[in-house]
Amino acid sequence: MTTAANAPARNLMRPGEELVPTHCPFCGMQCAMYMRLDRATGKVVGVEPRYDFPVNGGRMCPKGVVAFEQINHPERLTRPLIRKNGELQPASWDEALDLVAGRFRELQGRYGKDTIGLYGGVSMTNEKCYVAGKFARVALGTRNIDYNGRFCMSSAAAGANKAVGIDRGLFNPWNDVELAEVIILGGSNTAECHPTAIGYIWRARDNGARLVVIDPRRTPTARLADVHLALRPGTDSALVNGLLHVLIRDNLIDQAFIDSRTRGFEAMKELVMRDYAPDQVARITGVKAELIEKAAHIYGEAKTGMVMYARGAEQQSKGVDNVLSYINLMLVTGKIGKPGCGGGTLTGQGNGQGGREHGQKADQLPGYRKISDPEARAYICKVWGIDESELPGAGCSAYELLQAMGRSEVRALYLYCSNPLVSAPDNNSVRQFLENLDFLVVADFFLSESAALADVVLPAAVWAEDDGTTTNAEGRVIRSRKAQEPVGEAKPDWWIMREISRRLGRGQYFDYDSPQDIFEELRLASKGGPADYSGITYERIERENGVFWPAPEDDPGADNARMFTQRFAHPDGRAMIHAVPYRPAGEVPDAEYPYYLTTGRLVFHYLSGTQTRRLPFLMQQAPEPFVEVHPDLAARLGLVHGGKARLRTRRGDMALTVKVTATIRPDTVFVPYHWGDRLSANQLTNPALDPVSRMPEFKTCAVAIEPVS
Ligand SMILES: Nc1nc2c(c(=O)[nH]1)N[C@H]1C(S)=C(S)[C@@H](COP(=O)(O)OP(=O)(O)OC[C@H]3O[C@@H](n4cnc5c(=O)[nH]c(N)nc54)[C@H](O)[C@@H]3O)O[C@H]1N2
Ligand SMILES: Nc1nc2c(c(=O)[nH]1)N[C@H]1C(S)=C(S)[C@@H](COP(=O)(O)OP(=O)(O)OC[C@H]3O[C@@H](n4cnc5c(=O)[nH]c(N)nc54)[C@H](O)[C@@H]3O)O[C@H]1N2
Ligand code: SF4
Ligand SMILES: [Mo]
Repeated sequence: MTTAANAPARNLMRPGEELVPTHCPFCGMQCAMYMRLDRATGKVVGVEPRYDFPVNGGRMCPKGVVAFEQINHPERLTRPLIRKNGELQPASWDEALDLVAGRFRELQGRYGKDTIGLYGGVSMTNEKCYVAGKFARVALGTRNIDYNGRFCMSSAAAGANKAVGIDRGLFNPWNDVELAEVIILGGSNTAECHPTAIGYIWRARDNGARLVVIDPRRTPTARLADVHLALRPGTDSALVNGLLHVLIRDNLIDQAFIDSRTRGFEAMKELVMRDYAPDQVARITGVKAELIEKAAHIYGEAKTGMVMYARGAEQQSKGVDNVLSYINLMLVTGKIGKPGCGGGTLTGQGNGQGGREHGQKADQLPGYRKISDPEARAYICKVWGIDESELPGAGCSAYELLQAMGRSEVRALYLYCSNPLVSAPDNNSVRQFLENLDFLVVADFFLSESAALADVVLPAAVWAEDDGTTTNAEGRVIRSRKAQEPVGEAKPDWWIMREISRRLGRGQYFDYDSPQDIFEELRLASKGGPADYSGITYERIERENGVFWPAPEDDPGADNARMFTQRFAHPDGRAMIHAVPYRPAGEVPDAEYPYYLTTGRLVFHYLSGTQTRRLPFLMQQAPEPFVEVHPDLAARLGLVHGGKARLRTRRGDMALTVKVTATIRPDTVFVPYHWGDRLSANQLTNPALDPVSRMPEFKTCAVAIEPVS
């Protein structure tokens, strides 16, 4: 629906077409765009910029401009598939759904309710994520549901909950970045991974801001920096302790803020003053002491500043510690809760924020409630109309769910919106876990590597074939719109879950006919929780161009775009400063595996690549993975640019094309992870988990490298 507020510039309109306002399905920027709909065929035929949405103001990145090409892609799954005689063969929805419900019921009868696992993803709308959490608990009665945000946002979430008492990715709206005199980016390749956010950083620099980037690679983002701290992978907490040491030593802290708004300063001070002087930190991190001094002074002397971090710091077996360290910087300098002051995590997936608030996580109920909290349980059971004895407790985290499949504790999996055969760490083991299942159901719109192993494949609708809301990296709840009918017999995920529930005799709890029906229930279920959406309606989103949460119904005027202006979300209103002693990564280089391996992203591909590897323009730009090697290391190992290298870790090995580049530390190599099978970087990665967030250590392990003749 086009309204006055989002009416397109007239010259975008073509005869016979309609412009449907929506948002890009990929990253957490959730850039606004129009789908061009051809009225005669009812099909999306292109994309146009939308200037009315403040976050991207018409800008899009190379993935956004071709995203529409997936919608009517020839490889879309258009019918359910059932494996017969070893082959996936077309079937009717009735046949597929009867089989799924029947097998789930049978396995639960034999092995108990928790034998069914659900493994999801947050490329889905809030409505779908909400239904998924309820589907697990109410239709299937299993505690075993978790999702790919465990690999993405879980360390940032746990860190923020501990430090500031609430987990809203960015504590500020994007435009606060332009008011900052200094920006620290820790483990974020913003230019490639949140491309339209880089405009905010450019504008801040035009206003005189200085940029500090903490990354083992001189990425396109790091090239913009005034100070680039190219640390050894896995050493963020030590580096930040060094920055804190200098800030305290040189009195660049805000003692009044520390005294009135925080707890825990003295213990942290004792630790960093004792063990983290710049020369001590230089030995751990490989970053020169002068650069640590310089970065601390740039941040400490500025009046305003933002600290933002992403997966580089978080995807570690101490990701939570790293997040606490970065938040310490904001707290000791009082640079939080004021214009141009704050920061937080850069949410990855399109709905990485909303998708982690409404019950897809193993230990969570809607509204960011804890499943172990008796009051939360009682409230949600009332909303859902079930008895509390029917509501399961907490399940296990995503990687542990996969491991439980390997031990046959989970015998059937409903996998939707994720491709763990490519994206999970140590995926040679993951293949065994998936193959050990008695029954695998996958809902996807393409036949992903994981879907190819399934017993039943269910064709899902793509984002542009359904309505719903997502919550962007800032915590702004926005609307995506249905532009065309699903291709073939594809159906939205909420429809599929509803139909399975009906066959399990639980249809009365899933009586929804539209995403808006679901949203109305989500509002009620989230009411009073930390992520309170009760004051948000589809109409209000429309009117205000998105609504920031928390948005309680009884406080409609609340402006929560910038958080913590008066108080933090802990019961006493104070933030917690943590003393974070540095611990080494799960695996560090040794004589047999002498180098650091880190993995991450390219601007042209998205996640496990099932979507972007199907789009010709993106494949032309980045047809295959490679390993980035510093010229010194290449010379030492006899590797040549364009030649092949074999990488070997304790989990697996693979051959890759060598890209010799001076933009990486000489002791570290980098591989992008967007490809499957023998091209998958996750053959190599270490599944060591953070003890709190259960986040795997994608960002560092020990690797051996040799030339392949
Ligand atoms: N083009 C593109 N954009 C995306 C995505 C995509 O797949 N492709 N995915 C989206 C999603 S889901 C996510 S989670 C985000 C991820 O966004 P980012 O976190 O920005 O992306 P990554 O490339 O995973 O990692 C960022 C940087 O961390 C660095 N790094 C490695 N080890 C360390 C370390 O020990 N410490 C520090 N400080 N840095 C380290 C890497 O060199 C890398 O440049 O991107 C989102 N946007
Ligand atoms: N080595 C290494 N591994 C990593 C990372 C890393 O940095 N390094 N990063 C991790 C991170 S941050 C993330 S987020 C994960 C992501 O990894 P995955 O969870 O595997 O994410 P996707 O590749 O997006 O997989 C989503 C699948 O669901 C489908 N899909 C998309 N939308 C929908 C929908 O609405 N409904 C349904 N049913 N299907 C849909 C897509 O076609 C695709 O096949 O990878 C993690 N793995
Ligand atoms: S920056 Fe992110 S949301 Fe925007 S167009 Fe690119 S992938 Fe899509
Ligand atoms: Mo992610």
